[in-house]
Amino acid sequence: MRLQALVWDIDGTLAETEEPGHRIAFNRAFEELGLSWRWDSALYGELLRVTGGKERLLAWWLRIDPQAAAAPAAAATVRRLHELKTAHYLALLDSGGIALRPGVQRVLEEAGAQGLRLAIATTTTLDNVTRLLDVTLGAKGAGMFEVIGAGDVVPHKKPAPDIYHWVLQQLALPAEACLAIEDSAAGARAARSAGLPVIVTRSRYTAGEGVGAVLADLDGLGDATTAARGTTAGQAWAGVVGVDVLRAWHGAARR
Ligand code: XBP
Ligand code: MG
Repeated sequence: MRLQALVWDIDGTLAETEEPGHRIAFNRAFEELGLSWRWDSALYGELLRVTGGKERLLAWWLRIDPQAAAAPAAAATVRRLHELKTAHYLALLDSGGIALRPGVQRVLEEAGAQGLRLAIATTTTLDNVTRLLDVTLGAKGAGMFEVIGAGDVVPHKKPAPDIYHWVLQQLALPAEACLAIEDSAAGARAARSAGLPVIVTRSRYTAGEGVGAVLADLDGLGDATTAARGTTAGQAWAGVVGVDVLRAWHGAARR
């Protein structure tokens, strides 16, 4: 089936948001609420195995103090912490320290110009998505995407396929007409479980993960100055990923 839509993950794929954004924001929320919790990069890398900020907070709390984390008041504390974290994250985006990854804007614009439909399937909070698009792509940013599937719109976060099912339903497209672009094992699994072919552009925290069967496993999309590197169909590959390349990989998956 002909490629009709690209479905993008946000965190790690559109931008490197975890280290300079989410991790710092969690720590600022802990500080603001007078908690001594601090997540350094090594610990955060481990905690990222749990997708979703609220889910990650609860998993951490259960690990260090299962009794307190199981108490009736815990859910409200997690919610409050997550609200504070989101506010800090949005402020970090506003300060301009987070850019799109190389090649992302180029591929988005090329895809739009060629009539490919664009969508987002992410675990993060919707406000985080729209603000990232505003600060990196300007006023046209969010409007480039026909469908934005984010956060709690579905009951189960990645690696569950729910968010991809939701996006496919909104697009009214079968999974085979789409291509998912992800950076992590959890994301690739979510897309694959919903039937979408996947390419992976690995990010800081996902470099060593086993991502399972994907059409291409790359270190990025590449741009005019730096080629992307990785593998496709078991062969080494280096180049600049454009819509023509994505169409070729998608077509090969169908043969
Ligand atoms: C990203 C995440 C997100 C962010 C935090 O996973 O796990 O939870 O770290 O966002 P993916 P919230 O890239 O696979 O979607 O705190 O808003 O949940
Ligand atoms: Mg991701």
